[in-house]
Amino acid sequence: MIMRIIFLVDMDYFYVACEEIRRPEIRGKPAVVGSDPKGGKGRGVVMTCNYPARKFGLHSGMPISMAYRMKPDAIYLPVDFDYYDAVSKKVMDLARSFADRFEQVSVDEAYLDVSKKVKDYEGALEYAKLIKDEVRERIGLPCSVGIGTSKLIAKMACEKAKPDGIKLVKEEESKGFIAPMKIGDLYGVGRKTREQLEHLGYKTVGDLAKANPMDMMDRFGTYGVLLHKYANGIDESDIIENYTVMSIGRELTFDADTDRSEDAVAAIRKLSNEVIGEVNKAGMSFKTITIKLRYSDFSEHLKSRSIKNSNNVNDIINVATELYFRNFEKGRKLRKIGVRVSNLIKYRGQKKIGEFS
Ligand code: DCP
Ligand code: MG
Ligand code: MG
Repeated sequence: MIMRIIFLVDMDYFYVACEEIRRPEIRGKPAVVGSDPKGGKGRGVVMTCNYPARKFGLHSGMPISMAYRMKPDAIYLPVDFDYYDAVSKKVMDLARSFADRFEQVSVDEAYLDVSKKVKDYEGALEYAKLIKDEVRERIGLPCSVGIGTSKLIAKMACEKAKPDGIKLVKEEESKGFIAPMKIGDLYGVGRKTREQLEHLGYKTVGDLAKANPMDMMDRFGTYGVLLHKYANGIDESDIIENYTVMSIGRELTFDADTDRSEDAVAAIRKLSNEVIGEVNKAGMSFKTITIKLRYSDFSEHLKSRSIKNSNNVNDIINVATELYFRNFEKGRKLRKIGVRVSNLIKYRGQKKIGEFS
């Protein structure tokens, strides 16, 4: 069987769920992690909130002052990134152990290629249940699993699985599954593209599926052709293994949040040089380069690319810089940037003890 089985595992209401581990008393009550609401005068946003709070209309990215007006008696908690990162690492290490191939895409979600681990769809459902149970038992967190035969469908299925669920979409159901969805819900469509597509009359994913790919090419270039493929449920992209057990990375928090590409590029150079120093010290070469962009609202994106094995700092700088320019969202400011290499292998013969002296 050549068909792939891909899982997208995404943690439910992640930051607040982390808080619930160490403060069980807030469980089941509306709770928010974000800026200080200061009695309704606070600036900044809701980073996330649990499902009891979502019932009152609260959601990620909403101004904290608005959340406070809607639900003043919710529990408002400050952000503790170091703690969430530590929990995230535990989750990712556990999830990785269930996958043939593993790609972390953000602090709380990852793709797992489990094609060799399960025989059929029924096996996939059982395996997803096992992963959910293990994550809950060992770490104390709920998560949702989308299952499909591509990353695209796994990701879109996970949205439907939430919260605390599993959604499987078979290969032959893929196109029909996404067709009725709003165009803005298609993977890869951001706010600006959504507006443009809606203006052109593509309201649903199914509308776009029927478009002429040449028109899409004319209007949006290869990105348009890709979206047209997505709309038809087609995504052949592979899982890019990143942040594997062996990885070396460095991060830098800017003195002041910045939207200047010069600052980002300078930071990438500095971090890449630090990373290559570590890579060389370990006598390793790498295949995958990942950048992490953390914005001033604290949302975070990881982007990776794999190349031929390398131990050249210019490969890190070039790939990281390109990933930055391709993915940085204009109009936003960066708080932090990270560069990491993974898929490391030893390229110098392992030294024997004694050779060191
Ligand atoms: N996050 C953020 N700002 C946003 C969106 C998210 O800071 N605008 C942070 C807080 C989230 C975490 O990233 O807990 C993960 O993002 P998700 O989009 O996966 O959202 P949640 O895990 O909070 O909720 P869901 O259950 O919908 O996945
Ligand atoms: Mg989540
Ligand atoms: Mg997520």
